[in-house]
Amino acid sequence: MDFTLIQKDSKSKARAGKLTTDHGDIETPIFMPVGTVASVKGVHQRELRDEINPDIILGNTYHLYLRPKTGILEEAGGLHKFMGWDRPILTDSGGYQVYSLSGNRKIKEEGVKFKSHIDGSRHVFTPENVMEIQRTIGADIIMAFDECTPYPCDYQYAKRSMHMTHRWLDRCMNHLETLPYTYGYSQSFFPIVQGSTYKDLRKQSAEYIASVGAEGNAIGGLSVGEPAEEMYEMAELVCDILPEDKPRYLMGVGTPINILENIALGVDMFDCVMPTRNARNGMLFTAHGTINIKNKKWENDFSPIDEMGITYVDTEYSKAYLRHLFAANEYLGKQIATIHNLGFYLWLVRTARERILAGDFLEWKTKMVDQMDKRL
Ligand code: PRF
Repeated sequence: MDFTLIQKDSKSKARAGKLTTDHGDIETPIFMPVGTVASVKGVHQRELRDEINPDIILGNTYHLYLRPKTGILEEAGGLHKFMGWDRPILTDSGGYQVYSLSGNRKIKEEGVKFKSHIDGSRHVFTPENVMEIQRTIGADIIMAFDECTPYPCDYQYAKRSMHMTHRWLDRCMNHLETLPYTYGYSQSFFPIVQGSTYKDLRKQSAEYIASVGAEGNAIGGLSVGEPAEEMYEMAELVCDILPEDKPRYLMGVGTPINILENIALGVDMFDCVMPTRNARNGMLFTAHGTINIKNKKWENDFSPIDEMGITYVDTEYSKAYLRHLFAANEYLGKQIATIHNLGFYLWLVRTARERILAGDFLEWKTKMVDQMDKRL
């Protein structure tokens, strides 16, 4: 993998870059739609590729390991072939899902014992077996096994956890060295900064992560309930320490406003379930604020879903029609809303990139943040 920094914004810390992988290029800043179980919920791969057109999507080790299970992915020749997606994929390590989804988890130095959220069966994740699983899944970018601390988190716990995440990182890297690529293309490994909301811990963690010289670096443990200002403060502090010539990935973030603010602080990559999950609940993101399409006020509003027309659904269907689909609990409503939201998120990061290249990102960002902070 190769990362080229194409342009640095002069009035903010935003950057435009390009990542090269064996499955194609990724223009940054980028938003990665979440395809947890080898499916971006509600969107066909063809529609995803041709209409939403993201350079990369995300999958989850935790889910794929439990179902369809690693052996099936190996038989299929990896996740790309299994799901019919030939562009880049990133897999999260399970270092978050295991804490948020599984029951009875026990975190020890050796690893995490947990119960499947599907059938209650018992499993163990260690830094070593998570690297093996990610080799078999075969994503282009694979993540270190970490502990994402909850918020709030007391200082002593956050400190102990951060040090354990650093030791787990060493174990991940030592083990990866012994594991050749499974499918003939390369996989890049990203370590993850932790440290909760404590500046000294974040600084220490960012310095440690920077010191291992990985091809890209991630920031974890944010967007877990802390105020947005605290997230921005931590992201900025960490970005200032992480190497400039490597991509920076802020995990699980966030709202359109969060994304623009973090791009301004030097973050290059994002993922979040928000555009897809909220779409299924009838919440639409637009450049002028959010819409709850289930609201009665849209009952006889025959105007397009979104005048901007980023994706075809925006202009082919009316708000009244989409509201009706939600009222009738039709699958199609969730599908249309998902295409709209992902289309909007990808438009947002693509436009951010264009504005960085054009030199007026900060003015545009300020206007957009103000504009999007509304309920329509
Ligand atoms: N660690 C990992 N995945 C994550 C997170 C983390 O801290 C977050 C936190 N927002 C989302 N996804 N491994």
